Amino acid sequence: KLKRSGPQEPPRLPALPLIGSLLSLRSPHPPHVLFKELQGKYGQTYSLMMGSHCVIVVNQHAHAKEVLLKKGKIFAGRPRTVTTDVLTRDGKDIAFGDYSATWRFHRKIVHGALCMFGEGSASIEKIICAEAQSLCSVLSEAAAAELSLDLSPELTRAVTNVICSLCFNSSYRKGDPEFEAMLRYSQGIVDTVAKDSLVDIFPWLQMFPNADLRLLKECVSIRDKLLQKQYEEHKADYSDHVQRDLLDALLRAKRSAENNNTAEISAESVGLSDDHLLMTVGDIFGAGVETTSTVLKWAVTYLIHHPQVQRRIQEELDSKVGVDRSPQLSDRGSLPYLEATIREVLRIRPVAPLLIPHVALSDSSIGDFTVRKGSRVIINLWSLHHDEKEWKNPEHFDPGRFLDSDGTGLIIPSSSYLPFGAGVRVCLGEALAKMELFLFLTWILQRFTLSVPPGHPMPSLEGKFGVVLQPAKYKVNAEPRPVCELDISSFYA
Ligand code: HEM
Ligand code: PLO
Repeated sequence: KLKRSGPQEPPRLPALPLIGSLLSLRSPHPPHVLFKELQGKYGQTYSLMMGSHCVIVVNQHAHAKEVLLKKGKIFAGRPRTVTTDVLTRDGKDIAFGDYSATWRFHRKIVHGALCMFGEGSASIEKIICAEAQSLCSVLSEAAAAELSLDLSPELTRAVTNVICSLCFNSSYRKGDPEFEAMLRYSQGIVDTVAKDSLVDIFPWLQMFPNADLRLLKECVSIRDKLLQKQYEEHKADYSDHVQRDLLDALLRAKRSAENNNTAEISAESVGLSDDHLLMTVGDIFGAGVETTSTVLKWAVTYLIHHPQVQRRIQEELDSKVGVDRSPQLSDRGSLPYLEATIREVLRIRPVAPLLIPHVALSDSSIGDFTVRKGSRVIINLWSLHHDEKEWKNPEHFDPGRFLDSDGTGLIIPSSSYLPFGAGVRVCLGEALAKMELFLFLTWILQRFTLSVPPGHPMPSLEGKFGVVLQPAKYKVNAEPRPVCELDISSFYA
């Protein structure tokens, strides 16, 4: 019998000096799919070299939970890369910033500010419902004119306005040129940032002209101007007595640290510099826009592919909410099939299929494998959510997986499910995102049936990989549902 020879390194992909394992990573598939396939050859947890960095790839839930939960603090670091440094002024934000007292402090302020609007409170629900209403009237107008439309900008504007209210107490009207500019720069950032493009693998390539890096820098500078403008306006109107939004909450923390200006706790030393404040709101704004709108687009895409799922949600809505009033958050408990559908969308097309890379802050281990301090750890959520041992026919879209045998109670059938991550770095926006998904989808489906225009092909289910996994563009027909009084009144009003 083989004797265990004590701790061992994870299996490693072949690597060359300088370029590391790059040659083994050439593939027509996006990285999450390739990393899932490589399990066949190297096992569920293996390592590879990106340039001179050791990267460990985890494809199974037991190891993922060890990294995120059991050893969460050890693996709470973030790598610095050329592109994220450009976006976040060298990691002065939450998502891409390394583990530190400053990082912890900012998470706490944001958490507090989001709770202020949080679940129980009526105001966030009102904000989301107002946007849902305006989204539905755009759909009504298109339907009346017999036009099909790309839902993407409309969904994005609705979601953007919610996060704009929370961050800046402001919103965008349809056709606002600043909103159009925001859409463009944000797409440019999504297309270029944190992509393991050559610049991130070889830091020294940043000296060479690089089209991606140039685009990223242009987009970031447009974003920074918009953030700066909000910041100046908020500083000018600031009052200790009213807290209108997240930016006010951050300013208040900064003022109070400045008033306490003893040598140890200056605003600068706890990380409340102007740069830190701007990067933190920039993160929440960016995450608030790109994640939720992406999930809504995937949900619409899958509903179009599965009209019977759409019909069953509408039947549930008709019987539990009816047509005389609009859905509200308190309906959440009585619409299990819709909730199961949202869970299934988050499983089959996770927004962040590789999460954000983690870094080991000290020597440690994952399962029986040793991990050296400084190693990067990629949790392949795609593998967890498509694990054949955990999910029957994982590429099949089936909300029923998340319901018990009666079809009425919600369950999580496998522990191989972490759409928002877990532990120290768990998503900060989970509660907000779930409220938005619920309200936007119920408002739309109560009033409309979605399909592709006659003669058009079904939309692609293949995502475009980037810092978020996005569906392709396509046109949708939103047909008003026959007996829906609400729609008619809002349209002829
Ligand atoms: C981090 C998922 C919406 C703010 C993350 C992570 C995931 C995730 C997987 C990475 C966890 C890790 O690296 O271990 C999602 C999904 C969303 C969503 C599926 C929508 C359905 C939001 C929203 C906000 C937000 C609306 C803002 C209010 C953040 C922040 C982080 C994060 C700030 C970084 C946390 C840190 O590194 O400490 N999210 N998210 N997310 N999310 Fe979300
Ligand atoms: C999206 C484009 C924005 O212009 C900037 C931005 C900020 C925060 C990022 C977000 C982008 C993409 C999704 C991220 C989020 C932080 C947490 C979230 C990475 C790049 C996820 C899903 O992890």
